[in-house]
Amino acid sequence: MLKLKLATLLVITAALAVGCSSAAAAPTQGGTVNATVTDMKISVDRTNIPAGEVTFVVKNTGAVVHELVVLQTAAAQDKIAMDMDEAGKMDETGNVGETGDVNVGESKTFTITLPAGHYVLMCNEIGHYAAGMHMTFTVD
Ligand SMILES: [Cu+2]
Repeated sequence: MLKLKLATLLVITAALAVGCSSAAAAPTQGGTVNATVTDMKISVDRTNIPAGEVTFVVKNTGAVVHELVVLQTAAAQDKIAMDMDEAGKMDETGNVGETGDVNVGESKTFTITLPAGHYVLMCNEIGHYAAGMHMTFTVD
């Protein structure tokens, strides 16, 4: 009798676990962020997004090479530390994804899974952060 009850309990537990996992697999939030990098500014069509899979579509409309770096950081967007090894660049601690170089007139896309938190978007081509290419981004 005890064994039967235990078996029943296990079945119920398994059913609950299945229920939970299917709920967790339900619509991943996230979405798409369309960004433009230009001389010397980053523009985005949204500054916050639900947690989940986020696709960044980044177009360079400027006259020089740019990039988009996503940092997960507690630091304010204008308080990112300098990279002590490379003059004119910023420390990329917390880098969770980036385009790499985007040539003039071209676009690059990348998708990353972002938990809720505070992020900074920046361009880390030499001197571009200092020139103003940084902004706050929030994942809810
Ligand atoms: Cu740039």
